[in-house]
Amino acid sequence: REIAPGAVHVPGWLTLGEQQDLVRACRAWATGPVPIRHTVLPRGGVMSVRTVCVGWHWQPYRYTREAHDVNGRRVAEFPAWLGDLGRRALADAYGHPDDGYDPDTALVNFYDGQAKMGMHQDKDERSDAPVVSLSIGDTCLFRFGNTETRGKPYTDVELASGDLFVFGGASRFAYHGVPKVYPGTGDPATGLAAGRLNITMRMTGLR
Ligand code: MD5
Ligand code: FE
Repeated sequence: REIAPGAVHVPGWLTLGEQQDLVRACRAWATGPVPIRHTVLPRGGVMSVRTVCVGWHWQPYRYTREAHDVNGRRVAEFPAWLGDLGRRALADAYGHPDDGYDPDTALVNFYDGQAKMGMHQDKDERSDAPVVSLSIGDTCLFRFGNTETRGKPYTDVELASGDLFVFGGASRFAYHGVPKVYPGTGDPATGLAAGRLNITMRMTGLR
């Protein structure tokens, strides 16, 4: 389950009930003050994934409270229950509690059958605290790389519904991406009829 130092995969961590609760919460955020949308990159590219942010709004390549690139509104508050879930995730993945882990933002990514995410590093946070990733719905191919280059060496892992992945320590700033999703592999009982949902919790280091 330890893919690399600090990178821990825990298959099937979320119960079906927790997945259903998260799908409901994500649906509310997706239709909240700042609706889910395809992020437009500074050079004009459009991400195939759709994203809604909670706590802080990520727009390449910074965090703000208001979504200047969507409608200027302030994003939804980061709920305390989500921070509790993040601390429990970290404790289960690493085998010890970390009461100082206090995520203040979540990025919710929705992948349809064609969506992908290219190899990138997450380095817009001013904190090296771990990222907690939760997957719901269709299985995807997740590519976990290295800290030096977008290319090899990398490790391919399938992320399925309910899986937890924690990226901390030496893995926090590794390149990673999602080359494909496998349509039709999710269980509609989660509440997600199609596609893949990924929720990442982070500490921005901002206030
Ligand atoms: C996803 N999301 O499945 C992925 C999984 C993103 C993103 O990449 O930035 O929204 S989260 C994977 C991740 C996050 C932070 C660090 C590392 C991986 N890592 O060091 O490998 O939608
Ligand atoms: Fe990322």
